[in-house]
Amino acid sequence: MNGLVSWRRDGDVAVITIDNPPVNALSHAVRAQLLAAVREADADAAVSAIVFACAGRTFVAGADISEFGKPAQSPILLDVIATLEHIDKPLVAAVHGTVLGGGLELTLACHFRVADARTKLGLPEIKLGLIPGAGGTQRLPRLIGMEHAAPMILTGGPIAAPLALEVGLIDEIAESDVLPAAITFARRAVRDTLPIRRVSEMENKLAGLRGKPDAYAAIVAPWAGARLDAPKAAIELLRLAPTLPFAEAMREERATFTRLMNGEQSKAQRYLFFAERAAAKHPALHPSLHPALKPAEPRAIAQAAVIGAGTMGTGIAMCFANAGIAVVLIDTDATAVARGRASIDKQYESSVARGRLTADDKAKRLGLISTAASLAAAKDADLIVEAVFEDMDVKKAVFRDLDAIAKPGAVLATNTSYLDINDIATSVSRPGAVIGLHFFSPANVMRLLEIVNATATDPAILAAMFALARKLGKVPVIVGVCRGFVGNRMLQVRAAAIERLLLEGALPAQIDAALVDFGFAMGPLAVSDLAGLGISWRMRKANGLHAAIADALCEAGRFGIKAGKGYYRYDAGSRRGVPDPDVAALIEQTSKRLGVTRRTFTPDEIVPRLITPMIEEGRRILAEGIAHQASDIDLIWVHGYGWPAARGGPMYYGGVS
Ligand code: 3H9
Repeated sequence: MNGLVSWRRDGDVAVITIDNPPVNALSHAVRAQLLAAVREADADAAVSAIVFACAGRTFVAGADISEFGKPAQSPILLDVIATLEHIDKPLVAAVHGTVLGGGLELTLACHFRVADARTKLGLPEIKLGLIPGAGGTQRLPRLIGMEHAAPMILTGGPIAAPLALEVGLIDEIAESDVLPAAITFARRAVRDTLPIRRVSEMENKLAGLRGKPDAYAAIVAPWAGARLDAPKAAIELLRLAPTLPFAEAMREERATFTRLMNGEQSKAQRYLFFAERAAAKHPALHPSLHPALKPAEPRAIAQAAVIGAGTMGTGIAMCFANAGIAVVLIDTDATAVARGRASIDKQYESSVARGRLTADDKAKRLGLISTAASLAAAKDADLIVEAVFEDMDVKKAVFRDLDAIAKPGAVLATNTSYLDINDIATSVSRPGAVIGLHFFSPANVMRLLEIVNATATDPAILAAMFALARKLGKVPVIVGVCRGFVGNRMLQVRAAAIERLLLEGALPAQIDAALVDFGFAMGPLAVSDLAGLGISWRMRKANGLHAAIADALCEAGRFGIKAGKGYYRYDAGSRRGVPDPDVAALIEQTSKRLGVTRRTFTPDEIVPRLITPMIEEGRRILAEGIAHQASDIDLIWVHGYGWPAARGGPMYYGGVS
C-alpha cells in the first residue's frame, strides 16, 4: 500500500498522519493503513501515547462519498473506530480545518481532542440524506449532551472551535500550531495519568433524559415535522442514546445508515453534492482553453456598487456586506435609497432578534454599506451590479452612463432575469466587461447565482465572478444567453403547463397540493401569490403574450397576497391562502370562453403534466449549449426554485443526468 497513512515517534509519543489530499477522506486504503499504523504504534513498547493528525488543508472531512452505494470493503470505519477507542494508551486527535462526518466520528473514538483555533467541526451527513454512520448518533450526545448534539446532527451545520470547547467537544484550543500542542497534551496525559476517556462509556450527560421522553421530544421539536427519511431516522436513533445500551444502539445506527445509503433520497442528495463540484469544471473556466489566462491573476473585488435600491438591489448589497465586501447602493430616486437602507436595517435587526447575528456583526455589515443618489458613486467600484427596472432601454441607458464612469477593469454586471445581455453589451465601449449575475429573490437568502456568459464576456471576468460567487456563499452555475436563461425559461414552460391544467379542469389548490406532496415546500400558485402576479402580467402585455387565467386574475385586481387575493383569498394580515369560489368560477368561465372541456385530475396526473415539459425544455437548453451539463440545470432548480433536493433536480428525475 502506498503511504496515505504514516507514523513516526516523537520521543515516547507516536504521531500518526493521514495524508490523502484534497480533504483526507477515509477511503478504503486510508482505513486499512490507519488500522495498521494504530496497531503498530500500540504494539511498540517505546510508545506511551498516540496523536492523530492530518497533512494538508484539513483534518478528515468525512468518509469517502464516492465509495457510497458500492459494496463495503473491510475494514469498515466502525471497526477502525472501535479498535481505536479500546486502545489503552492515551489517544489524542490534533485537528484543523473542517472536521466533518466520519472525520469527527474518528475524533470521538480518541480519548482527547486538541484543535487549531480556526477549526470547524460538524456532522453534515443529513445534507447527503444520511445519518452519521460511525457512532456519531450515539457518541456525540454522550460527549456534549443531547441539547447540543441533536441540532448538530439534524441541521448538519458545523460549529467553530470556541463553541466546541465550551460544549466539551474538544478539550483544548492550541495557541499556535496544533500538532505540538497535541503532543504536549499527550505527554501530560501520560505524566499525570489522566483517566482514559472512552466516549462510548460516558453516561452522565444523558442521565437527565432517562425515562423522560418529553424532555427528549422538546429538544427535537423543531424537526418533529420532518418529511425526509434522514431526519426522521436521526430523531429515532438519537432517542436510543439514553434508552438502549451503546452496543445495541450502534447496531441500529449501522442498519439505518445502510438503509438510507441505499435509498433514493440519499442517492439524489449525493448526486447534488458532486453536481456542485462539477459546475466548477465548466469548460469556460478551464484555463487551458484560455492561454491568456494562464497566470490567472484573480481579480480582487474589494469595492462593489449596486445600481437600483429596490428589493433585488438591497438584497444584492446585503450579499456583499455579508461576505465582508464594501458596497455602495445607488439609486437616483432618493426615497428609494432611504427605503432600501431602512429595509436592510430591518432585516439585520430581525436576524439579531432571532439570535442569528450578533449586534457586533450587524454593525460591521451595516458599516460596509453606503448609499448614494448618483451613479458617480460607482466610479471606484471593482464590480458594478445593475438591478434597475426590467426594461431594455432603461438598462442600456444605465450601462451607457456606467461606461463613462466605471474605472478601467471594472466588471459591469446586470441582474436582468430575461433580457438579452449581448444586446445590453452593445451599449458600452467595453463589451468584454459585461456579464450577467442573475440573483434570485430574496438575493441575500437564495443560494443560486446564474452567471450569464455573454458572447463577448472576458473569460477572466467569468472566472473572477465564479470565484466571487463562492465567496458570497452562493451556488454558481454558468449559463448562456437566451430569454430567461435556464431557470426562468423552464419556469415559463411550467407556468404554461399550469395554465393548461387549470383550463382543462384542475384547481389551484389541487395543483399546489400535488407539488407539495412531491416535495416542494410551497405550491407554485401559492408562490405566485407571494411574489405578486402583476410583474409577469405587465411583462406579458409588453411582449404581446397571454396567459388566459393569470391575465383574468390580474384584470379582476387579484394581484396576490399584497392585494389580499390572487389564486387564493387571504384574510386580513394572513399569508395563508384559502381556496376562493370566485377563482374557481373565474377559471371555469375562462375554460368555457375558450371552448375547453373540463375534467377532473388526480395528483398522479398533475405531477407529470407539469414536470415532463420542463424536462423537455431542459433537453433543448442542453442541445443549444445554454447549459453545459444536465447537472447544472438540476442545481439551478434545487437552489433557485425549491425543487426538492431528495429528488435530485428535474433532469435527474427525468433520467437525463
Ligand atoms: C460520512 O462521513 C459518513 C459517516 O458518518 C459514516 C461512514 C460509515 N468524499 O468541496 P471541495 C472532494 S458522509 C469524497 O471543492 P472545498 C470533492 O468532490 C461525509 N470526496 O473543496 C472535490 O473533488 P474534485 C461527510 C470528497 O475546500 C474535492 O474533494 N462529510 C469528499 O470547497 C474538493 O472538495 C461531508 O459531507 C468526501 N467526503 O470544501 C463533507 N469531500 O476536486 C463533504 C470532498 O474532484 N465535503 N471531496 O471536484 C465538504 O463539505 C467540502 O468538500 C469541504 C471542502 C468543506 C470539506
